[in-house]
Amino acid sequence: MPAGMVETAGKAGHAGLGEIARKVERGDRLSREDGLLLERHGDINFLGELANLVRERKNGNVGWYNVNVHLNPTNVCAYRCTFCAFRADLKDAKAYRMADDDIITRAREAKGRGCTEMHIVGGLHNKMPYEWYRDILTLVRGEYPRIHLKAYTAVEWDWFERITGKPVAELLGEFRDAGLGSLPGGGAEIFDPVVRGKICEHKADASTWLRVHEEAHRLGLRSNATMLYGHHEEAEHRIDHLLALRDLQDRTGGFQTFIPLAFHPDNTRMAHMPKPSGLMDLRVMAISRLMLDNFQHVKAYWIMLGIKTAQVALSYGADDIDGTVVHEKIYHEAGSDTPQELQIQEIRHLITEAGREPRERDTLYREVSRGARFTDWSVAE
Ligand code: V47
Ligand code: SF4
Repeated sequence: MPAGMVETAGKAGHAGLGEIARKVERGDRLSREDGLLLERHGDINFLGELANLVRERKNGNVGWYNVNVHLNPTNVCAYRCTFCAFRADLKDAKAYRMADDDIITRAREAKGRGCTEMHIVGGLHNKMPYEWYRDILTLVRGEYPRIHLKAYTAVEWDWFERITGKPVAELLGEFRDAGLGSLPGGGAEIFDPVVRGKICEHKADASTWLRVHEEAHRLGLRSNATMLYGHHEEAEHRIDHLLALRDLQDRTGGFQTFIPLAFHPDNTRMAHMPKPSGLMDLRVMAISRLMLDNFQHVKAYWIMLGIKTAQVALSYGADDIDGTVVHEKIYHEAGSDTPQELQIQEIRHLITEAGREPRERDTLYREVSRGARFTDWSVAE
C-alpha cells in the first residue's frame, strides 16, 4: 500500500480503513461492511486516493468522451416520480410529442455533427402504442444508418411489456431488428423498496429493472447502470444498490459503465430539498468505483455534475465524462446549469487540464478516429 494511503487512513481515524486500503491494493473485493465503513469513516482524500488507484489500474490515464445527441421523443408520462421535472400530463401546456419529421430532422442534424450515438429516452405516453417507440428507431436509422441507438430504460421496457403482454426478450429482439444498439442505465434510481416508494412508487421495481438488463445481456446487448443519490436515501441504500449491480455483473458481464446521478431538485415536487454537495458527488463517485470492481468504466456525467466537478471526478474514480449531449432536457428542466452543448475542443481541453489523455470512444468503448472532415469517423475494431 502506498505510504500516503496509510497516512490518510490513519488521519480518518478508523482502524478498518487500513485493511480496506490493503484489500484495494491487492485487488480484493470489498464487502458490504467495507462499503459502509467507507461511507461512514472514509475521508475524501482517502476515498479519492484509493478510487484513483483502481481507476488508473483499469483505464490508465485515459479520459473517455463521446460525441452524442439526446432525443426525448415525448415528456408525456403516466408515472409521477417526485424527483422528475420533465414529465407532463397529456393536456398540460408543456406536453409534447415529437412528430416523425422532427425526429428525422434530429437524425439529420446528428449526422451533420458527426455524432456516433443517439441516446433516446422519454416519458411513458399513455396514448401511444409500443410500435411508435419502435418506429422511432427505424426513422433515425433510415436517415443515419451508422449511428448507435442507446434507447429506452428498463422502466420503458417494463412499460412496453405491460401494454403489449409480450415478454421483454421478444420486445428487445424486435427493437434490435429496428436498430436498437444498447440500453441506457436510467430508471434504476435507488433499489431499496421503501425509498423507491417515496420517490417513484409507480416505477418498475428493483427486480424488474435487474431482470430487464439481465435479459438484454443474455441477448448480447450491452447496457449501463445508474444510481440516483442525494434525496431520501441513506448510506446503506447506496451500498446495497451497488452490490445488486455488482451481483448481476458477476453473472452476465453485460454492463459497460456505471453513472452516479446527483439529484437536482429545481421544479420538482422535492424542490424544498437541497442539492447534494460537491463533496457528496465526489464521495459517491469514489465509493462506487471501489465497490464496483467488475465494472470497467465509471462515468462523471458532466451535464448533471457540472463541468467543474466532472473534471475533478476524473481523479476520484471516473474515467469518462460522456459527450457533447445536444438537446438534453431531463436535467435542464430540473435546474442543471451546464451549457447544453459542449464542443469537442472544449471537452478535450477539460480532460487535458484534469491531467488525463482525452480519447474519443463510441458507445461500446471502441476508440473513434476522425478524418480530415469531422463527420468522417471510424472505430478501431
Ligand atoms: O432515471 C431524472 C435521472 C435518469 C432527475 O446510460 C434526475 O449512458 C437528478 O439515466 N435530478 C435518466 N436526476 C438519465 C440517465 C442517463 C444519463 C446519462 C447517461 C446515461 C447512460 C443515462 O435521470 C433517470 C433519473 O435517475 N433524473 N430527473 C432530477 N431531477
Ligand atoms: Fe416519467 Fe421517467 Fe419522469 Fe418518472 S422519471 S415521471 S418515469 S419521465
